[in-house]
Amino acid sequence: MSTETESPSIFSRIVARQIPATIVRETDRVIAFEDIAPQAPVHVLVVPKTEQYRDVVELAAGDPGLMAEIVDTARSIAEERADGEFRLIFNTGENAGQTVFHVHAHVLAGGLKE
Ligand code: DGP
Repeated sequence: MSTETESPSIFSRIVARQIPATIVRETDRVIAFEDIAPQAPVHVLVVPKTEQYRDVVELAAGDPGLMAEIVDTARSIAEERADGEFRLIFNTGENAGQTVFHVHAHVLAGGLKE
């Protein structure tokens, strides 16, 4: 998959309503929307509205409160859309599958048991 390093990022363009997305949560600092290529019955991306942090390492060091808001948003979505249990994935680095360098959490829930 190609990598996306341009600015504004594709997620900033979703925040600005320049490209469409199915938005499921929005606060002053965080937006959550359906992943374009879902890997589970619930697959939502939770994203800080600003693109200053490229990955979760930078986010956790730079703004732990924003990190906590992302985790709590994931909890809330999983409670509303599934049984409250969820996977929270931050791909970190190109070799780990990160393609968009605007930090985002993948929330996967619902029917994960094989
Ligand atoms: P990652 O590989 O962790 O960087 O995840 C990037 C995710 O972003 C990937 O699961 C697909 C999703 N994605 C990429 N472009 C768009 C888009 O334009 N809209 C939406 N909703 N999701 C996108």
